[in-house]
Amino acid sequence: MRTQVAIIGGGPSGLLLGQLLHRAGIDTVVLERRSRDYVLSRIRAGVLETGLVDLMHEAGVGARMDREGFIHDGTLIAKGDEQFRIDFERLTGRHVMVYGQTEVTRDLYEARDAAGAPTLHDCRGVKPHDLDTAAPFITFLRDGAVHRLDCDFVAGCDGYHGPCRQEIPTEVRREDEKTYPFGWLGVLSETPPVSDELIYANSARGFALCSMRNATLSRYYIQCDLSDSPDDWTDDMFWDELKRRIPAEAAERLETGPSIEKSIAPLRSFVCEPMRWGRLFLCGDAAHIVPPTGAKGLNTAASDVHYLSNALKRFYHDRDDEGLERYSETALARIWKTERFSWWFSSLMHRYPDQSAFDLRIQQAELAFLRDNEAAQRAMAESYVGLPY
Ligand code: RFL
Ligand code: PHB
Repeated sequence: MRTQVAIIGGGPSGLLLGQLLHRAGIDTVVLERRSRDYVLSRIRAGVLETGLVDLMHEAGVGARMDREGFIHDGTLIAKGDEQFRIDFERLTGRHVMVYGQTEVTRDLYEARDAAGAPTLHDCRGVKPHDLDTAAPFITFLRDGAVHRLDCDFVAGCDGYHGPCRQEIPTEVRREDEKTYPFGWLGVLSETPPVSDELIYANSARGFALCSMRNATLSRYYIQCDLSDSPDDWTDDMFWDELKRRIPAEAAERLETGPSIEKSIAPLRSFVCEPMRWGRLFLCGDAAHIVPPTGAKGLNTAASDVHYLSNALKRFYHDRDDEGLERYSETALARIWKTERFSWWFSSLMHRYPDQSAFDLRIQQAELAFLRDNEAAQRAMAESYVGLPY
């Protein structure tokens, strides 16, 4: 088997890259470890920057998102029973789109099928070879046989736990990481959202977030201990705790119901540099992780895909490899700014086990500054709606 760009990982990064390249006449094969149902059952991101919305259109998969997604012009920030609004539209002239990652992924799979581009699921032991030559290849196990895929380039879109990053020799690979001493317990429920806009709540009992997927499907999160397991939390316990962390008027309106998904995600900041090694290019969670406060993970993956797809188009169409040469540097410049924002917003909203009385006062002052200062709100809004590509 041979292709131009072999894509390891059939999550949103790999599929979006594949679709953009396909539209530019560049062949790809996507190798995915899991089944399609498994990939589509992962409940993750819900907020898309306009940069990602534009990429979905460029990939020819924007129609359902335009029909079913919700434009959000602002967000609410709560502290105890007080809340204030960050007005994205007034502060930046821009907005975000609420449309689930699951739907993004489904639309991309369908477009890929319609284009007849190959996606191989249930691939095991995926291993890239000869990445530092002009003729890399990948070996993998599928349906009981070993296969070989020859290619010009390998896109490592295999998420945080994937094997691609490890191919960059340790002498040239640098990894910076911060772990946070808490996680997010998330619940999806078939109930109408408590608010038209997201509520990010800083409470004395810990952070809470009210989000949504559509008019009848809500997504809620509460900060929890890293040692907690979803089974420790009955639905009633979850709703009681959420109500205590959000403003009383929202708690009174909150409609509860059975959870249809419940999971815990640890919070982490992580960046791997460089994002290119020979003919291997990393995209998305394979190279970097942000804590979910601020909804940047999928959006940062999308900006990588934007830079890499353009670089590959320049290479194949104009025989110009400058975009590929500069990919790592260009992508990382934006990633670090987004890492800063996600770290800052996480620090602002959570309770830390080792937070001193002084730290707490500083956090309260920072929240008051954001509430009262338009320049601070604009800085926050610019990052939330997405920094330019
Ligand atoms: P993914 O989605 O992890 O996909 C990687 C794919 O690679 C496959 N894979 C392999 N395939 C072949 N061989 C191997 N050896 C392989 N190993 C792995 C995996 O099966 C998988 O299909 O990475 P990708 O494509 O880079 O996409 C990144 C996003 O998924 C991620 O950044 C976001 O979900 C993060 N995130 C959010 N991002 C946002 O922009 N906005 C949000 O609102 C938001 N909310 C969230 C989030 C992540 C969360 N969790 C659970 C971590 C909320 C949560 C709770
Ligand atoms: C979500 O809806 O899953 C979501 C929204 C905003 C975030 C994180 C997650 O900051």
